[in-house]
Amino acid sequence: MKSAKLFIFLVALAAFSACATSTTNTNANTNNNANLTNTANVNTKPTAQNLTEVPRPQKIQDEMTTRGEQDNAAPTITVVEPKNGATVNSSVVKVKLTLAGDLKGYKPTKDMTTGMGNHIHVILDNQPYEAYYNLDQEFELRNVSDGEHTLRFFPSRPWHESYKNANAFQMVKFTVRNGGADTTKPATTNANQAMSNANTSATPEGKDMQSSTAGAIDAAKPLLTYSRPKGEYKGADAEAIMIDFWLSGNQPVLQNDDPNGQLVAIGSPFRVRYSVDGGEAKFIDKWQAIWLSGWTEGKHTIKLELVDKDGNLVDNGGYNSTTREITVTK
Ligand SMILES: [Cu+2]
Repeated sequence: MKSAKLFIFLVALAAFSACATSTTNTNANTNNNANLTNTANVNTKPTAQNLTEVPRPQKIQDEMTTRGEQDNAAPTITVVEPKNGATVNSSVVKVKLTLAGDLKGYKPTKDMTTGMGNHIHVILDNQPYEAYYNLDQEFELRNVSDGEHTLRFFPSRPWHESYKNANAFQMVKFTVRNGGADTTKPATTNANQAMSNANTSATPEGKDMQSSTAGAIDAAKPLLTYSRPKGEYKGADAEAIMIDFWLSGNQPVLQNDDPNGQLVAIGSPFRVRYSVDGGEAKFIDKWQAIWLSGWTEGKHTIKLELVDKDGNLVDNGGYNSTTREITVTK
């Protein structure tokens, strides 16, 4: 390794000396140097990642069996607070939800032994979601900056796969006025501390929400809500990583007529496109979670977009193209 570095240094020095007399060639030689360095580094990088779509992991299939009818439930959410269009004169925004519909035993709750359980995904603006486990306990967002915001909610399973039935998803817009938030710090939830403490390998959660505001979101327009993946994946949880999202909007093509919401074709004119680490774009043509295996250790980015039949982004306040970073630890 030492001799390799020395070699690169000498080559770089030689290249630099060679071009020192010619200013026009400086850029070209700088690039050459960069190439040499990159070539030397190839061996130290992880092997190229080759992701393949795999079936729902057996561990989850087993859990579904244990859960009985729950996965055929059609939970619906009503947002009691904040009301759509509300103005909140505080940086603390209280959230109150009620759950109804055909629940078949579905109840958000955290098992204190495993740290897992059914929960609601709560998304401020277009930040990574926060988990809301117990609807009987208060949930609040703190340090929310002045301005317009959105909150999105939908029920989720212990392994973070969302329910996709009609009215499972809700979105409200609200405005914070003179809230006095510290804009140098992210918004948090009152449950954040507890969630971080319970952040075992079995419940890969994310980090603090960043300071953010809503874009010009129109709930009636096609809207893609990024849900998973997020956070850190370790060991067995990193073997197959789930991509999951919500589709909403008034267009018939995006409506979900399947009571179980698992196998709804997205179809023309909209498609969901994803790419990992800026690589090849792939399409998800049914509205359902997919699992990908073959992840290499380290940080990865996942970009999820709603596009039209020509592959152009369908804009909706900037929410229809979301890139998240995850960390994979073997
Ligand atoms: Cu979740």
